[in-house]
Amino acid sequence: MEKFYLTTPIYYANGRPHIGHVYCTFAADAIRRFHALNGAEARLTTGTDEHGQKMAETARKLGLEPRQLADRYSANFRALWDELGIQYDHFIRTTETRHIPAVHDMFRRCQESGAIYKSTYTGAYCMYDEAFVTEVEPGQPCPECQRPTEKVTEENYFFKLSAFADKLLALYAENPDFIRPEARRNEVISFVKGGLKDLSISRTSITWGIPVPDAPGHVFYVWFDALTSYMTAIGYAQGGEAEKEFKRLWPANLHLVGKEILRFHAVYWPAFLMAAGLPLPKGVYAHGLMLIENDKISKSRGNLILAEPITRTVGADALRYFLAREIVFGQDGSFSYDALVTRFNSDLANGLGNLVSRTLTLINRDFDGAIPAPPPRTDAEEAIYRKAAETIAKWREHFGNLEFSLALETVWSLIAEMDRYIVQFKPWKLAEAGEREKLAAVLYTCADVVRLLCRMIEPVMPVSAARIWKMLGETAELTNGANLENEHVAAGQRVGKVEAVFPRLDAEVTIAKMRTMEQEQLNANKPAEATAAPAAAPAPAPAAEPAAAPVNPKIAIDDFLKVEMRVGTVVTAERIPKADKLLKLTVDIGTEVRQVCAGIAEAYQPEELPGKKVVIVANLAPRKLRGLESNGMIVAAAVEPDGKPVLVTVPDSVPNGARLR
Ligand code: ME8
Repeated sequence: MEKFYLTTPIYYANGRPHIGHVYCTFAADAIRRFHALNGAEARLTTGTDEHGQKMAETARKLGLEPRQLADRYSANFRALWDELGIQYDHFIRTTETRHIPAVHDMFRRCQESGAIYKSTYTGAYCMYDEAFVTEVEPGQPCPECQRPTEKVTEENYFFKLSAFADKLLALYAENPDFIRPEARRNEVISFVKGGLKDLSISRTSITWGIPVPDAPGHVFYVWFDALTSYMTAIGYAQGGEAEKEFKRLWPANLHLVGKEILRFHAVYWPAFLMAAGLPLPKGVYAHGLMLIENDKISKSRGNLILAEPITRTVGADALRYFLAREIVFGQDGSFSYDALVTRFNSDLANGLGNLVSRTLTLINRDFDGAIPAPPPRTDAEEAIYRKAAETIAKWREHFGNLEFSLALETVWSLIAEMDRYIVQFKPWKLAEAGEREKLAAVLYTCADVVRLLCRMIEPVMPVSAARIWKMLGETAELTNGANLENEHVAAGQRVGKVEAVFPRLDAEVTIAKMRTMEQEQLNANKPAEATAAPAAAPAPAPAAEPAAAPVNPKIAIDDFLKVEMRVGTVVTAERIPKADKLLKLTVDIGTEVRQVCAGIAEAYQPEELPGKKVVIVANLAPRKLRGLESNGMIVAAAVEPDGKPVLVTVPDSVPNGARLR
């Protein structure tokens, strides 16, 4: 049996997963399912990246130990993968003890081949990317993420990356598929041709990491640790049976990553493996990034979409279908609730759902629930079977190339063909007209195609595929589709009760429900430091990460003084269409009039607000709520039991702009 081992990135466990993490993990799951369906032994590793300065820093801000932070968010990721139907075989956490011998073994192998030396680094460091930045001076913005760098001087172990440039270029030349898509491959080649600098792989400035053997004070650079986890997960350096499994599954067939971390996977990682004398992965695929209504996902600006409100409102499959169909894999793509619901209604409710329910309802009505035996095919049926064979071939090709949207487009063109066929023969009229033979031909053909569709949509929509499969009365294993070109539905098979698999959605109601749930989730997870203005509910947790349980660390006066609260007077207030909780306000804060969206609509009428003195957090980064810029946050008390907002106010004698301290 052919094996196919693939991985997702292991995600930083310093915040809850958002739609971007879902995107990559879902894609990996679909690939795994596709290979399994085609008869391969497919194995998927995912996990969480739990060491490094970023983890330590977030934990410190929340008053937690890094391990507590990691436990909390790693569990969040795992729970979400279960909810989304992700069939992962291995979940690796880099803080597991089994990971230590793996990282040590990698290091020793690199050391033995002469690829490691000790030296001092002085220069810029980007805490966000956990990387030394040699291109800029300390303090200047990091070229990757534009955040300010810091100055560091450290004695480190270095990896002789510079010695691997030619070998890497030869690797890319000999294996054109090593880096995909092609545009990204060209970028990596230019980067390597531009010259590689040696890479520091240990840190003495932090302690939250795996200790370097025989080097007190040194811990491994988080990327050396993280990349190795792809091997740890399947048994590397574990000895015994685990090690045998590693030898069987390694090298990985595919590392699926977002484009922003391609360099780590396509340059550093193969170089580490070359130095260690271990087999190289067969390929790395860099997918594009998800935007939200064309804006970057940003936890700190509160511009993020959580998956749970979507899966709990429209189902995980609907989200999975949308991600695969709407976004061209490899390119950036945009998420919006509107587009999600539109796709659902047109492709799932009207398209696939309609075909399934028409077919099965008529088999129930006209053949007493048993799939009729097919009479000899006429030209019309021959045309359908030709189209089906073409669809299978294209689906295989596109899916194999990770062109999910094209694969689904092909499948849906078969559904459209079935609609035309049904409209042509109008099976609902054939029974009355006594044309039993044509009726049997049409319904058998429809049932046969529905069966085929179940197999082809399973990698993307496993739950719906299984439901339709069952309704069709199939008992065989759905995921065993290696021979789908030659299979047919069995005449006489009894179909089950017909249920709507994709009931049509009311766009307004569905979107409002998802937005409300999302807001509730974000609010419920706000850490203590974000409670300044619970009334401004639509504002997701600001700078700090949302935490699963409230924590209440003491803060220094300096921390408090960072928050600039000022007195203002409401100038105008109005409702925002389709937003039950939000009001759009303009507030005079002495030096300017600000537009602020506040989550107080359930407690205040717009008419009662103009002229009221309020308190506003004036130095909060602006963000968009319902497409409107909100520049600041109105301070309110959340009055229990239902958290109803009550505006904090000050006497009229206090001038606008006065600062609260
Ligand atoms: O980089 N759109 O972890 P991470 C699409 N720990 N995908 C996105 C996305 C977006 N807006 N945001 C995140 C790390 N992702 C390291 C990886 S691997 C040895 C170590 C997805 O939590 C995308 O796949 O920042 C991206 O590469 C990954 O999450 C980064 O997750």
